[in-house]
Amino acid sequence: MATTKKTPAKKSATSTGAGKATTAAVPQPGTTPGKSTKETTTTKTKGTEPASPTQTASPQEVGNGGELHQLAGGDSPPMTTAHGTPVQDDQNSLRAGDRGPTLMSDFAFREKIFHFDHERIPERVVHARGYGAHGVFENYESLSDITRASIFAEAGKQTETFVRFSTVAGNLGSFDLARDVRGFATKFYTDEGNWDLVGNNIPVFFIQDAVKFPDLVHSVKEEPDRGFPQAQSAHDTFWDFASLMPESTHMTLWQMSDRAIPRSFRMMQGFGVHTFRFVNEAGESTFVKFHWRPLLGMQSVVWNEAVKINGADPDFHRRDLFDAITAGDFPEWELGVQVFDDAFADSFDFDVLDATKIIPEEVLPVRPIGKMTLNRVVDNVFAEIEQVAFMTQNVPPGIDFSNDPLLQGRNFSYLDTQLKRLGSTNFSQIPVNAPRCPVAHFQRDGHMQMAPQSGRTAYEPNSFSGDDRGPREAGPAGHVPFPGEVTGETRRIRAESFADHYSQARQFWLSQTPVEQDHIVAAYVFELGKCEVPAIRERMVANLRNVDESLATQVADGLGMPLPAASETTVPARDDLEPSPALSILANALETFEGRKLGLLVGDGADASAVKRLQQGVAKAGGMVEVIAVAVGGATLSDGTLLEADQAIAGAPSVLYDAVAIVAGSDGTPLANEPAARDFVADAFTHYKVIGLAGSTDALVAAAGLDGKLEGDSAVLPVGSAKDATAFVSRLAGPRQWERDLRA
Ligand code: HDE
Repeated sequence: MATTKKTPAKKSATSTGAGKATTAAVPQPGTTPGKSTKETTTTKTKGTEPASPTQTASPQEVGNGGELHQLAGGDSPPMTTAHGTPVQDDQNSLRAGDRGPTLMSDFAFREKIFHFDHERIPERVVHARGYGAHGVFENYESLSDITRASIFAEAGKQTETFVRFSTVAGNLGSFDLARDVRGFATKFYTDEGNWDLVGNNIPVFFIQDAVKFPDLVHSVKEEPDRGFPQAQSAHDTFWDFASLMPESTHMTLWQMSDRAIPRSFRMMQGFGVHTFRFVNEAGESTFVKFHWRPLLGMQSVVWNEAVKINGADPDFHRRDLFDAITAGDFPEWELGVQVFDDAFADSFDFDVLDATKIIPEEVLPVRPIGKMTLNRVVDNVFAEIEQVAFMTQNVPPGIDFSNDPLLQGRNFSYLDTQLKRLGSTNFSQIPVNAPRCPVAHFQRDGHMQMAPQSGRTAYEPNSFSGDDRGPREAGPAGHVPFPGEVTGETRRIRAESFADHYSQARQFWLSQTPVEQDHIVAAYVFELGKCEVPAIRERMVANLRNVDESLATQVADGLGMPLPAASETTVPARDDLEPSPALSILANALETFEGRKLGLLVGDGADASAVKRLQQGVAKAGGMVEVIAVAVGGATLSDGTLLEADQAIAGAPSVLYDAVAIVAGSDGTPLANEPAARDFVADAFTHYKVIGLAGSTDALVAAAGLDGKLEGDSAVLPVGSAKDATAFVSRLAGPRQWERDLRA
């Protein structure tokens, strides 16, 4: 790879013969670029000191930046048991006689197997599959006029973060390119406690009330009587539920759009979804919605590509994030806010407490307030990514909840679920969860208590700690809930202001480019086509008629069914909402190849300077090049040098790259004879990718079934000369060749 440094291979341990009781020679730990527990923490605690409660008899100092209980890995000799006893032999259990039974007195063996038997913890009930990294958030300017949150107190203030991206429906071992919503959960280790912004890459949600969440999730997960399909919404139960819950229609439009098949975590937006509150020092509140914007721009793959990526590299997204960070190519997102008051909320056409609605950016612009950079991969996936516990209720002073019924329900669920997953109320002491500010309370004991809880008292007020007998709370310096007024009867009811389920769905549809609309239609057709029960398809298309006639007609046509009557609506859909261009990915695409990857297929005899020019040009444009050859050993170039390959063609289909170039030698037959090379070109063409060609590629192009199709295609370019290479690299920054005609 041109710009990606490779992780140094770890030395392997000397293996020992089965019979001889020798201790394995233990290698030194390998180091991975961008990885270190010893890196200084990025939190700057300058500025406001935490409004720490009056010191108690025994403050728990558990927030120490992740150093707590840092056990040496098994790589540091000598190997010991978990209790520190040096282990004599880890290759052979203790036997009575050479061929006799294993003895119970072998405590080292028993401990090893005991621990192994208990390695797994329950996976998350949703968002099980995820990947994360550490980073830092830097605030642009003081927001103290609208929030007293210390993280936003001054320009330039930095706060350490941890982010976990995830798919929702699939299990832990599922694939990355599922058509699904992506989680985008951020933990800010602020100096007044952790703030968890647990968002998604889509700004709306399927349901309006948390009480429906288990139903939604049960409908999308594997069907209980058969255990499949996993990581997919394309089955009867999901669409049964969606079709019976018109409030989910808007979200399904987003879910069927390219947002659900992102190219990279690094190229996704993120949203807090709910309306939250900012509260300032004077106790005044404004409403706020949070947005993350990727500085690499938004980008998605196409569905046929996603399906193939899942086979070629089920870890595509996690590998992409790991590779980028370890190469020093740190992804960045800008945090933005939409801030508004009660008067705006009242004047807005929809209820700001309804999580199935957005406030279009054209109506209320997003104000950028800071930037997050992910700059460190984890040291251990289980310890950090699996054990990180996000909770919507983690808010520092200055940030508060609104009455969004979904958010209110989440505030219960996230604490509850951590106990199930992590097994102890003390999960806040796990380094990735531990606040980086002082922690002081009288919560005691519990499973896996790690904090040094000293002192005679565990209650307050108490008089054992000097004159200050308590109370010890922070008072007004603490998290003061916004004193909103609550009136009305206690009833199970959905407010009338939540009744319009279609108007914004229509607005989203009309805000998409024609290419994106085609993708949405194709996605509905694909997904509903997987439903075995015709009535479900019919009900869903009947709902879509309330969104847009042309959408419903195209989906019905695609399914080969007559157009059903529109379903009844409580409130007729409005057709006066202006399209919001900000909702389109393609209309907002950046002209860049930065952070993207070129697959460079090289044949024996390929022009050495052409290859070199491409590598240099792409690197200069901020992209990466992966060299692919028939064999991973590489290809011999025209100047006789051996170019080592990163991948053999059999393991490197073009779906893994944003664009491809093929530089063949004077004899094109070896490449043309490789079935994987033929697919490489054919798929790149089908997926609208930019293709560069040099050397004798005619045989390969013909073998790929593309004879005559590449002429006149402005995204199929020669790359042989220096001028060609420059033109090719500049074309890489542009969009895919959407106008390419894929018909035979
Ligand atoms: Fe979650 N959600 N959720 N969710 N959610 C969980 O918490 C829940 C919702 C989101 O990487 C669970 O620790 C309820 C909206 C993310 O660790 C659980 C409701 C949004 C993650 C839970 C929602 C999200 C979760 C499962 C309906 C976008 C992954 C494991 C009211 C704003 C966090 C866990 C990570 C995870 C409950 C709806 C985002 C069970 C009850 C809306 C990104 O607590």
